[in-house]
Amino acid sequence: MPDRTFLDWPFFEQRHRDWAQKLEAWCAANLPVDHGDVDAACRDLVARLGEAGLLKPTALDTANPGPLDVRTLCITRETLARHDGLADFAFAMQGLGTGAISFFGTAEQQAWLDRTRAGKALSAFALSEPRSGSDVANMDMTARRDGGDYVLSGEKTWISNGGIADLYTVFARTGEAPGAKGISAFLVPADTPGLTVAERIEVIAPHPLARLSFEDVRVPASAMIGKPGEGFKIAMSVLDVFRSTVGAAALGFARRALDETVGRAAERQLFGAPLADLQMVQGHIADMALDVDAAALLVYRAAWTKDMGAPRVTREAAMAKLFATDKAQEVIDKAVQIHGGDGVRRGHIVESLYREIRALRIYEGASDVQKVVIARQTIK
Ligand code: COS
Repeated sequence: MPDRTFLDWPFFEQRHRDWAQKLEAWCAANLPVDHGDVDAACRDLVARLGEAGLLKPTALDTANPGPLDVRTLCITRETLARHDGLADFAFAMQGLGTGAISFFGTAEQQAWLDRTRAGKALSAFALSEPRSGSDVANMDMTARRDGGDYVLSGEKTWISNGGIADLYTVFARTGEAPGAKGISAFLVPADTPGLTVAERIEVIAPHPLARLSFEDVRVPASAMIGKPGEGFKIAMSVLDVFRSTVGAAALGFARRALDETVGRAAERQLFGAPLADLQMVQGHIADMALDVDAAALLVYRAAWTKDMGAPRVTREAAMAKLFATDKAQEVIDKAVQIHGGDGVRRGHIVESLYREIRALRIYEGASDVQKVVIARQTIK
C-alpha cells in the first residue's frame, strides 16, 4: 500500500484528498494498459480519462474560469505515474499542449479547451528544434506575416503526441527583436496544410514522439496566442506551471519503486532470513524513503506556492523538477539492484520504471538547465 500520509500535509485541502481517492480507484480499475501500440493506447487513455472527468484539471474551465490548480495536477501525475507511465504521459500532454491557450488564449482559441478537457481532442507543445532544445531563444523556425495571415516554416522535434495530436501550440520567430523577444506563439490545428510528420522517434520508454515539418503552414493572424514577441515568456510561464508536475511524475515512479522494493525485501529470503533483515538493504530503503519524502516536499511546495497566487515560481519549480527527477533515478536504480536479475528482466515493473524515469531528467528543461535557473534566481 503506497504511503498516502503526505496528503495530510498542510499543502492540501479536503478536495485534494477526495480527488486522490477517486483517481486511485479509477487507476486500480483501469491501469496499466497494454503499451504494444502507443498511439492507440494514448488515444484510448485520453478518451477514457476524459470520460471519467479526470482531464478537467489540465486546462481552463471556460464556464468557470480560474487558475489551474497545480496541486491537483501534481497529485494526478504522481498517482498515474505510480500505476502506468503512459497514462501519466497522456494526462500531462493535455495540460502542456494547451497551457498557453489556458493562460493567454482568446475566447475563440479557448473553445478548444472544452474538447481537450473532455478527452475529445489531443494537444501538443512544439517548442524544441533540431538546433535549439535548451537554448529556446535561439530557435530557427519563422512565422512571416503575409496580409491577414502568418506563414510558418521550419522544423520542430522531440514533440510528444507528434502525429496523434489534434492541435499544436507552436513557437516561431516573428522577428520583433533578436533572441528571446522576437518569438511568438501560435495555435496550429493538426490538419493545417503543410504540417507533416517528418519522422517518428523511438525512445527507451516508448510514447508518441515525432519530428514535425512546417512547409509554408498558413494560419490566420487570429491563431497567434498572446501578443507578437511574447512567445518566449509564454513558453517559460507554461513551463513554470508544468515543470513541478514533471517532478510529481518522477515522484510517482519513485514511490512505486520504493513500494516494490519493500515488498521484495520482506518476501525474498537470503542467508536464512528476509532481505529486509540485512542492514545493507535497510540502508538503501532508508535512503529511498528519504529521497521520496524530500522530493514530495519540494514538488508540493512549488505547487502550493503557485496555487497561493505567486506570479512566478521559476525557482521553486526548477528545484522541484531537478531534485525529484534526479532522486527518482537513484531510487529506481536501488530498486533494480535489490531486485537482482528481475530488476532488468524485460516486462518487470522495476525494469520499466528504470526506462521510464530517464527522459524526465532531459525534457521540459534538462537537469543542467534547472541548475542554471536556480543559480540565476539565487544570485539575483
Ligand atoms: N516566466 C516569465 N518570464 C520569464 C521566465 C519565466 N519563467 N523566464 C524568463 N523569462 C523572461 C525573462 O524575465 C526575460 O525577460 P526580460 O528581459 O523582460 O526580463 C526573458 O524571458 C528572457 O529570459 P532569459 O534572459 O533568462 O533567457 P535565456 O535565453 O537566457 O534562457 C533558459 C533561459 C535557459 C532558462 C531557458 O531558455 C530555458 O528554460 N530553457 C529550457 C527550455 C526547455 O525547457 N526546453 C524543453 C522544451 S519542452 S519539452
